[in-house]
Amino acid sequence: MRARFLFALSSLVLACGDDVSGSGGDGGAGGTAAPEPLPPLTRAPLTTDERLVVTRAPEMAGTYDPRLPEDMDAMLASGYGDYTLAAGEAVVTRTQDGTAAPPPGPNATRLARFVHFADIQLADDESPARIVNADSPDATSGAFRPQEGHECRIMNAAVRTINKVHETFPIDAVVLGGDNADNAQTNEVDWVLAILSGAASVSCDSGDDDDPKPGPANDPKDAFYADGLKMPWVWVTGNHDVLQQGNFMPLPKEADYLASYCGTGTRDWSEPGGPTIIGDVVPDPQRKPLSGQEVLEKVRADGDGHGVTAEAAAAGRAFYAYDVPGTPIRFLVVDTAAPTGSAEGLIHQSEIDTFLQPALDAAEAEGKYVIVTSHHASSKLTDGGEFGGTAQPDAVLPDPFRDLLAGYPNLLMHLAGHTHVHRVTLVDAPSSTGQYWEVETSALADYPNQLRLIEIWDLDNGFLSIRSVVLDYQTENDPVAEDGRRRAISDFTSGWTGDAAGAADERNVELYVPKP
Ligand SMILES: [Ca+2]
Ligand SMILES: [Ca+2]
Ligand SMILES: [Ca+2]
Repeated sequence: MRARFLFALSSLVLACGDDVSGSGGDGGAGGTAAPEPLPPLTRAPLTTDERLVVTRAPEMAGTYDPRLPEDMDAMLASGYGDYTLAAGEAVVTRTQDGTAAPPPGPNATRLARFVHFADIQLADDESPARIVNADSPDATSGAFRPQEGHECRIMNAAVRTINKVHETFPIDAVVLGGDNADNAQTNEVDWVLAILSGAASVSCDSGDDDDPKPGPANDPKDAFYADGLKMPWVWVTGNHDVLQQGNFMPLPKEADYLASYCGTGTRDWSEPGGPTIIGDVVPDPQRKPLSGQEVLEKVRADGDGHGVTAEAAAAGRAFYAYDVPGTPIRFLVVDTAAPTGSAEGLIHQSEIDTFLQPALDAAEAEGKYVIVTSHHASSKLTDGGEFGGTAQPDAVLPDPFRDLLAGYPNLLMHLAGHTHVHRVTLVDAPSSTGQYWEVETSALADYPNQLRLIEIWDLDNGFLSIRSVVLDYQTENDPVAEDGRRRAISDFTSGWTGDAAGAADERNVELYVPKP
């Protein structure tokens, strides 16, 4: 398991209709002109119809170092970022007992369609709180990503793709997977909200206003127009949203975030290619780290609040129920980030007693189908005492958590992120006769940079089903997002990050669930 050590940076974020102003500017292109919206996408094929296939086999790390601009340029020039578009991948059907899936009945009905949008890890890549020199091809491959400066544009491209799919296949809601921001910074969370909710100008450029490629709309430090999602979206907290590097309590280290010197490696976009440096940086108050309460207060203040209740914001813990409008589907959002530090998952027994179990009981009594969603999968729940953390006496470990969930026949699945891998597990709870599906979605931050489009069906044959099709983001007329895609592929083909694409039956897959 990779520890995802990262820090990020910021800049200005404006609500729709606001003028560009303040630090950051618009890429040195004259200062005040608002960025133009991109032309609408003309297509957004599902991976059942067309999929992106990397053309170069991944190699052992060693030939190139993606942190070096000259190496990155050499990789892109020699095909490390190349891909082709291939025929689609069929949906594989899986049942819990392994028997053949009965065909749908004549009145099979789709109950809901939503997108799982996990591990964006939107990073202020100029922050002095970053530690890119800790990156390596193995244990800490998330400390640096050659595409990290491009993640705002990759995320914006993903939003545009979801909106395009929505025109053909209406989407009820988008559910985040946590690790939406990378380093619990104010500017990072502001960028996430602006890109998801829409903004006339977003500039993911902290410190000085940099313009690595002169002129507007041609580099990741230029301001851009954010369309925003055309449907409701729901916040889920991950360890990177509330912890320094996803591992450490950030507020005691506030001075590191606001400093004018970085001793652990960050990026300097005043130089060609944004080389990594140790040395002086331009400080930026928008890098101030946020507490769990402050993160949720910001989310709650944006738009419809994205599921965050007043109680959750006050507690700084993202526990809430979210009913998908017009459907019998209820998400129970569970906060598994450890406020006491550590990248691994933590739930207190008190949170089971006061939120999760009563919420499961209520949903069952109301006839709702439940999707429990959290950043960490059950296998990542610990006592909180892993690296960076403190052991908690009332931590809930994987088996009791699985037993709890397996006791509810109206539970459709547990949906998670964090591992950056497409994975589907049939959980066989140890002390229960029940089974349930646990579904993990890969990260938008890393190759394969995908989302999941998920449908819930009543198959009219005694089963419900969870139908997942992974989704590639589209970069038509969006050269900065396309540059980000190729950098992410290069990170994979150069051996600096692992293969997270999962098996075919963990990507496009229909999971049968006995109807309660
Ligand atoms: Ca700029
Ligand atoms: Ca800057
Ligand atoms: Ca520019």
